[in-house]
Amino acid sequence: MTVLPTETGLSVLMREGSQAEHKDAESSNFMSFLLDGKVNETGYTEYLAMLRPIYAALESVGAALADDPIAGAVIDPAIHRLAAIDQDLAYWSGAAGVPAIQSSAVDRYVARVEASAADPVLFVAHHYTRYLGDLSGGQAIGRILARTFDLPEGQGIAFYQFDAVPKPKPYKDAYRAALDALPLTERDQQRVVEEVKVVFGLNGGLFEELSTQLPRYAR
Ligand code: VER
Repeated sequence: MTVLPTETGLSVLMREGSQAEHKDAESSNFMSFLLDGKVNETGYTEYLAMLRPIYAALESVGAALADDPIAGAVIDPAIHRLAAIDQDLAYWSGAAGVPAIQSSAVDRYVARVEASAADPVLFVAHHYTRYLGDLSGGQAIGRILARTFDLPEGQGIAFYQFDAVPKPKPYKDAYRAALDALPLTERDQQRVVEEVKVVFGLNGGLFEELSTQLPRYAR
């Protein structure tokens, strides 16, 4: 099979191919309310508790695929988030303990991540959508949380703080260069872009569930 150099790099295809989905995620009720400082501690804690099994899946599949010639090009344990999520959950849930989450949106998302273990090309889409998002818009979300809840220095927002990445820009540039260097057929590139859209949809599913709880989360 010949692999032709494409006009447009995969990183650009992924970003441009998911612009509409990104807009939808950003404008979900839950996210809009969170960014406006209108979600209380319970809401943010439950959001984190939903993310936990998703990152647990991303990071266990990531460990299994670390040496895969394709997925291994983006996998980097130094940016893994599970420990940070646990640290934040301990801060936010305090004495009440981490809330038990029953969520079909989480179950669907986890199942899709786990399925990508058998198709490493698709895992690239899962990895990109969460980690590059956390290194992009996530940085602003962390600052907004710190302001909204008047958090003591550094507390509760470990999720947005990447000790191994002092400056997101060069890291993201290197990440995009790694995507662009992947030896993928055009068909596989398309499959990655399609999976990015699916992953945005799965995140949208979380926000929909969270949005139904906004009355309880009102701040
Ligand atoms: Fe986004 N994001 N985002 N984002 N994002 C940027 C890049 C980016 C932003 C802002 C920004 C999500 O939500 C938000 C994602 C993925 C995701 C900026 C750059 C805001 C303000 C919000 C929410 C309110 C969500 C939910 C996701 C996915 C789960 C990716 C993958 C990228 C990198 C794009 C690229 O290729 O450079 C300012």
